[in-house]
Amino acid sequence: MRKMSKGARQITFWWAVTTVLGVVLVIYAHRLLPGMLPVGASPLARSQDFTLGLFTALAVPVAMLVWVVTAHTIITARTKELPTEEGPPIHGNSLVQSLWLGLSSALCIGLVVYGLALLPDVYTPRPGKQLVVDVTGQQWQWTFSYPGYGNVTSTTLMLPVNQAVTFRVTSMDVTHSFWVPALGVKIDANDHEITTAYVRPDVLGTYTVRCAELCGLYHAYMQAPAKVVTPATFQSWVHTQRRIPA
Ligand SMILES: [Cu+2]
Repeated sequence: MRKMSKGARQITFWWAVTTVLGVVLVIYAHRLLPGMLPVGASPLARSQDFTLGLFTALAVPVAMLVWVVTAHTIITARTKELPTEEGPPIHGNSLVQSLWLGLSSALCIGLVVYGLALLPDVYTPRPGKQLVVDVTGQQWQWTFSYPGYGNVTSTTLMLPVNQAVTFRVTSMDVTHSFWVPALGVKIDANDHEITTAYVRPDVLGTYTVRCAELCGLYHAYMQAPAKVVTPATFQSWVHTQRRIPA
């Protein structure tokens, strides 16, 4: 192999340094920037966070190569005056070209296959007896009703921890999108149609239901609390709600 030029050595050095720094930043982003990603309160949400981190980490070396080459060119190939003649012609480097093409194709195809393999997870019910929650979006609020409990209806999404949940989602007007970032659940809410989503929350806490489809003036305020509680708390909540006539 030919000896690397000074420029190529400098680029390789800075590429390696910035890539390591970038990957470390991706791995520790959760701790450095708390709140950047939602809490992973279900296995589904944590798997999505991992996928997001993996894709970002694998994009780092590609982005750094482009930026380091750009920066290196700007710094080293500057002239004070306007050049009076054209620079020497550039010929292709077949090693660099085949590596670039081969590695980036392998990266893209690999990630597509990985993504497709994980996709059915989103559309598959979690094992076990399902708690069905009917979710209705309307301009501009969410309502949740529980057909297994005499259609108790609430504007707070209550879920018992470690319980398999089936959401049946619909809309009374325009298209909304039922999104619970902490649970990794996001599905369109369409008029005259029922879409389904599945989750098994496994971390107690209070999270937020949002609308993820621009649906009008108060879209940004179309939020509802989502509480993951103990089964006992859920049972007593359901019984209190049943005593209140709708
Ligand atoms: Cu909406």
